[in-house]
Amino acid sequence: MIIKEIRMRRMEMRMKHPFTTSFGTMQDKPFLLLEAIDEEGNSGWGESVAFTYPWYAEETVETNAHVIRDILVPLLLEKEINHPDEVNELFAPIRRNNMAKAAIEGAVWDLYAKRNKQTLAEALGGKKEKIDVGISIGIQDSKEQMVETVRGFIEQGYKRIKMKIKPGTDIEIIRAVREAFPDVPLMADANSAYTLEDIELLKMLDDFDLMMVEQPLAHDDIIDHAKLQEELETPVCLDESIHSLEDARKAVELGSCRIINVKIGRVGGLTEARKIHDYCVGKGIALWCGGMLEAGIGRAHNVALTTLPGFTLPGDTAGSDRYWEEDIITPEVVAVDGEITVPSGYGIGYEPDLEKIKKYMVGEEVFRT
Ligand code: OSB
Ligand code: MG
Repeated sequence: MIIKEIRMRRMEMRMKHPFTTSFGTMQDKPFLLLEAIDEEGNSGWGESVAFTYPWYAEETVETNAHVIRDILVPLLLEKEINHPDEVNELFAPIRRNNMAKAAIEGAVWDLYAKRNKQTLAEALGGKKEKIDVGISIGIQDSKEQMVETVRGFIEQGYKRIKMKIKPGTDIEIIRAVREAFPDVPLMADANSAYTLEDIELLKMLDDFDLMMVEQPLAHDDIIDHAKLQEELETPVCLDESIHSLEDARKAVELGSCRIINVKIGRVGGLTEARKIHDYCVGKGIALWCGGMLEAGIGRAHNVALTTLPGFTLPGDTAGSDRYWEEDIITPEVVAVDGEITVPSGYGIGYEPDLEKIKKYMVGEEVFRT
């Protein structure tokens, strides 16, 4: 196929509820939607997961717009592409900017699957018809509030509960939730809010039978995490530290984690995500698919990735209604009893809703030669 045109739409949506992590609070969600169009007029869709501020990773909506427009699009337009893995190779000389790369590569994957009359899940090699999903809950005002919020999501059937923690809002919150729900699969995500100086506190996590603690230490660290994992019974899961297969290999060889959260944007696309998957399956490292508060297109990509067999733990891909009054795909992503049924339509399997996309669109750039 030849990519003849790429459309970059700037979107602005607002989440139903603010979401608070150790690095800040988000509610407005500006993001980019990418549409890749081939020589036959077929379209594929991708979503950039970069935020407005570089507090989770260094990329932002604006850096993505620049890198996509000025660097990645010129590499891709008019090229003969036989498989989306070739996009990963084409972008390899460009350092990092993984969320920008993933947004375009995702559009090419969707397009490729549609051309081949396959679901995106099938094109990736995924076999599951349903995926298990959990929920990620932001920092709440009090432990009572956290217990009530957790209760609501347990009632909706989500298969594991992840709570955001930060220094001062950690052990007592986890203790309260664990006492209220002794058997629920629980975990905590610190988004890099601790250092090895907090090791005594982090060891207390072992009292609560957590599935894992996610990214407790620095966003760019794998050395200290290895030291921490030595001292902890609770499995360490890495999120921010893993940007590639090479990062995953080094972390696994060092013993920095027993579990990896795979985010398509953070690792530069579905091709790289699948490489990490294949490596981790070989090494016995458990995987799950993380989330970036995506709208429908990004969410659909997460659903497809999670169908790969190594994604053995419930991910963060909750239903659209957890985030949005209305999503921009038809149907919306629906989680019932903590399961999402993988759609059977070709490509991402959810139809981009052009009316709704127009409603939330604040700008558009069209690239063709
Ligand atoms: O660390 O996984 C994270 C949201 C924003 C930035 C980072 C993270 C998160 C989440 C929410 O945990 C995942 C989701 O519900 O999409
Ligand atoms: Mg995380």
